[in-house]
Amino acid sequence: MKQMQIARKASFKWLVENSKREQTFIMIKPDGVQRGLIGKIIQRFEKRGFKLSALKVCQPGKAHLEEHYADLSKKGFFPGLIEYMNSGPVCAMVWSGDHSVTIGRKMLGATKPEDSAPGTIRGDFCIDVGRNICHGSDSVESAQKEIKLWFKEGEVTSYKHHSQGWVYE
Ligand code: DAT
Ligand code: MG
Repeated sequence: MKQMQIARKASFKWLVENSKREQTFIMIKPDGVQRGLIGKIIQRFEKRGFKLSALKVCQPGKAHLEEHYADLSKKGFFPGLIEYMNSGPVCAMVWSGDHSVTIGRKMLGATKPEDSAPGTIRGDFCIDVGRNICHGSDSVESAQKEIKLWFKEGEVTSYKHHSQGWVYE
């Protein structure tokens, strides 16, 4: 009985710990999908220690993409950006882990590939800002908004990763 209580307490503890981890929305854009970079990009996030919580390949259409990039709607490059984003399927993902938003942005590299450091995804795989391969949330608030926009309730999983105890203190 006591052992069961201890086990229940322990499982509650990891559930709480798990739900507290930050989440970020990472999307491989149509050029990344076509160029066969899905696996390479996923591998970088896995190797860093992040946990894949949701993934889908989809082409949700212009209106959805306009909503995703709504804060850029006044920019001159907006129509071209939407056309590019709608030109093929994207790979939408939720990655979980402490500081996943900040670390995710660093792993992506600067928006303009000429400013992206070698070793970053953009710094290693692209040249043109209009074909910069991947998207990553820029704040915890936008991550929450984007995850809600791209995934339905229940599509984002919650599970204990087997190496959690080796990634976190
Ligand atoms: P990021 O994707 O790094 O968050 P952002 O949100 O400012 O950058 O812009 C969204 C995307 O729009 C970006 O990944 C590529 C495109 N973009 C940004 N600035 C651009 C520019 N000056 N010319 C063409 N496309 C641009
Ligand atoms: Mg952005």
